[in-house]
Amino acid sequence: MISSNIRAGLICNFEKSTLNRVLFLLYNIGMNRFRFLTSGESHGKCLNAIIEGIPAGIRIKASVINEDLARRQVGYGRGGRMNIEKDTVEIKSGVRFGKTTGAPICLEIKNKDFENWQDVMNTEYQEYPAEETIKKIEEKAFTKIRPGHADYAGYVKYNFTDLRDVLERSSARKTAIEVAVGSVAKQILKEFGIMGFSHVIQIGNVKLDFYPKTYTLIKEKAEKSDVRCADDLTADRMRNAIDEAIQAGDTLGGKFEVIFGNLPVGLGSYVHWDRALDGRLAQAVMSIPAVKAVEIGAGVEAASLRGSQMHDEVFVKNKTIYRQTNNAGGLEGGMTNGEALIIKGTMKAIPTMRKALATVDLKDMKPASAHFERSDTCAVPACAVVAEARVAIILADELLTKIGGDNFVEMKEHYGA
Ligand code: EPS
Repeated sequence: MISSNIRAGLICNFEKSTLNRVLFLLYNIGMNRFRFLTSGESHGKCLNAIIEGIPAGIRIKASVINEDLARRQVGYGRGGRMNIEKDTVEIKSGVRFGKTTGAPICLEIKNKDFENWQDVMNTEYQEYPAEETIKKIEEKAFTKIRPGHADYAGYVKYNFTDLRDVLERSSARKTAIEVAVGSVAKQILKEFGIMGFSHVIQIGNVKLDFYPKTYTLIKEKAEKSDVRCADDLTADRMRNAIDEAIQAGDTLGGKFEVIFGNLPVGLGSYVHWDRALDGRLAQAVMSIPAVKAVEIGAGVEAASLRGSQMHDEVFVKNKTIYRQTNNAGGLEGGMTNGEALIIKGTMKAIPTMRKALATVDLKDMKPASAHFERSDTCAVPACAVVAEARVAIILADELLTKIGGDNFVEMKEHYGA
């Protein structure tokens, strides 16, 4: 028998916790906890981001963000721009003495190359520009569409006359600030023991066939490699393929893998299509410039696997569930299942090429050779780091949505519960 006092207390507690839960759910409906916007052009003054929804009291270090920015810049086959920039972030607000305050976080990366582009990227209207300035703007203007780039559709959509206006924002340069945002997400995830890495598994026709035995080894080897490849011999062959492409004035694509471990069970949901985590992750990786395919777990191989080969059988030891395979890539029913999250991305070859492709000059609508300017021959290693950042952003958002809290202490309490 429960006394009426205790019963009243239980009902009261039940109502209180239900009310909190309902309020929390209402607050979260249709709203991402980790929200951000970026701005900036490839050769403009700077790249910026404002991140919103981060609880107070989380340790964020600019030095850690800078390490991630440096990882994005490494890569055999990158263009001259990477010799100009040494990307570093300035945290401009939302962090005090190394801890978040709960206020929006503003990040900034300066473009060193802006020094050489001040006249061309001036934000002010100039009624009577100097002869010299007009010459510079004209030199950098172009109208010969690069097949495979955003040039043509961007020109039509925004009614431009100079494709420079498309190139400047569609450039993969903006991925630098996204990596900075991803680094903030990774620092939040790390507080809960969730960590990840990325590595390259294919460049051109060269595939990684030999995988080191553990994730730790793959990560260590990939971090030391200028093609982010975990096997030295494969890395040599990848570099040779890049050298051949450079000689031919051509470019190369490839494939990368992002892996995150120690995730709680149940991030994402099966109740609505837009809450399924596989869908959210696919969108996040697919929208990186030049990515053409995303796979989760067995990915496209799943087409030829029978049910008995595909599905990861479930075992138990000391009341703990475990699997011996991970074809699901850590996701079942659009939710994390406690296994490592495994996502592969395919990047096409970069469309800015010395070996000019056939195109049309929009100035006179006559056949022409595509515009070329300094670019990368292969950016798959950088793309892997960008994908790692994008995945971290989605995971941090899901974690914050699941556990809630306005400060780190509350988050920890909720996570423990
Ligand atoms: C990039 C900066 C760009 C390119 C590249 C990525 O700098 P710039 O145009 O001055 O050489 O190197 O962008 C592209 C390949 C592209 O197609 O936009 C960077 O910082 O990653």
